Amino acid sequence: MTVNRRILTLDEFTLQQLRQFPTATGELSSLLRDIGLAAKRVNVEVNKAGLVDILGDAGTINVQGEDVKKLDIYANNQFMGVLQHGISCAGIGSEELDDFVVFDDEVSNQSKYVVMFDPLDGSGNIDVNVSIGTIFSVYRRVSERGKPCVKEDFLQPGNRQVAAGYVIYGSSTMFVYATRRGVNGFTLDPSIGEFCLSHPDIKCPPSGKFYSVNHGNFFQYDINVRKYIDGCQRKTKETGGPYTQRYIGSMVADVHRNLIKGGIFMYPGTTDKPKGKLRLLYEANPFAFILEVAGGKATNGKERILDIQPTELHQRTPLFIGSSEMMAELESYLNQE
Ligand code: AHM
Ligand code: MG
Repeated sequence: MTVNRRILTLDEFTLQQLRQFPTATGELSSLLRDIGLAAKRVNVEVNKAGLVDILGDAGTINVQGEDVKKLDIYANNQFMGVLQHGISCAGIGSEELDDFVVFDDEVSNQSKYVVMFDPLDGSGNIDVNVSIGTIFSVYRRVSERGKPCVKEDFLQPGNRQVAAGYVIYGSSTMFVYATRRGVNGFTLDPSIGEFCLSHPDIKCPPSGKFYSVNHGNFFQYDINVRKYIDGCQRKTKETGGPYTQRYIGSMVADVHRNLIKGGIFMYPGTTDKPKGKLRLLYEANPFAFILEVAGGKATNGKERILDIQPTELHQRTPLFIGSSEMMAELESYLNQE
C-alpha cells in the first residue's frame, strides 16, 4: 500500500517556521493566515466572475485615474477587512485607496506590522479570463506600539520589508511569499480549501529564455532600453537564445513565470510617463524583495529598487526585474553613454 506524502498547509508551514524562533510572537503567521483567507474569498469571486454581476466597471475612477472594476473593490474590502480585524496589522495602504488607513483601535494599535497591497493587479484582464493577482508587502512599524501607526511606518525603503508575497489567480491559484529565509509557494487545493506547499524554497534560475515588455511602447523607450530589446531579439543559440517574448499584461503572471523559469520583466519609463506605470510600494518593492531572496535582481535602471526611499503611497517607478545574469546583461546596456 502506498502512503500519501505528507502535505503541509500554509498555516502549518508558517507555524513550523515560527518554532525555529523562540522569541517570535506568531504575529507574522497570523498576518499571513489573514491574507490567505482573504485570497481564498477573492478566488471564489474571481472564479465566478463571468457568472454573476460582479464583472465589469464599477463606474468610478480610482486615485490613479484608472477605471475601477467591481472585483477590485471587492478584493480591496476583503484584504482590508481581514487585516483590520486580525491581531497583527496596525494600518494599510492600498492601490485602491487615496491615502494610508490607520486602523486606530485597541488591538490594531498594539500590532507590530503595516501592510501595503495591490488587491487585484492586472484587473484589465478580468473581463477576458486571463490570470490576475494580489501583491502585498509587510513592514515592521517604526512607531511606538500602543499608539496609532504613522506615515513613517509605511514610507520605509523596500530593503526593510519583513515579508512580501503575491497570489496568482491562474489555471490554479497560488500563494507565494518570501521572508529573508526563503521563498515558498503554495497551491490552493480547492477540495479542502487550503493552500498546500507545492513549491518549497523557490530559486530564480540565473538565466532564462523569457523577456517580458510592452512592445507597443518600444519607440517611447530610452535608446539603451531599445538596444537591449533589440539585443533580445537577436539572441542566437550561441548567445544564450533564442529568447521568447511573453507579455500577459498582468505583472503577477509575468513575473511569476520568470521567477520559476528564468527571465526578465521590464516596465521602463516612456516619453509620456518617464516614471513608467508601476507603483513602488505595492508592486515593485514586494516583487523586488521576492526576486532578490530567490537570487534575482531588480532596479529602476539607475538604482536598486529596494534602496529607494519612498516619499508617497502611490509613487511610480520604472522597473527591471528578473534573473541575475540577464539583469547583469541589461545593466551593461543601460550603463552605456
Ligand atoms: P494595474 O495595477 O492597474 O492592474 O496595472 C498594473 C499592470 C501590471 O500588472 C502590468 O504589468 C501592467 O499594468 C500592464 O500595463 P500596460 O498595459 O501598459 O503594458
Ligand atoms: Mg491594480
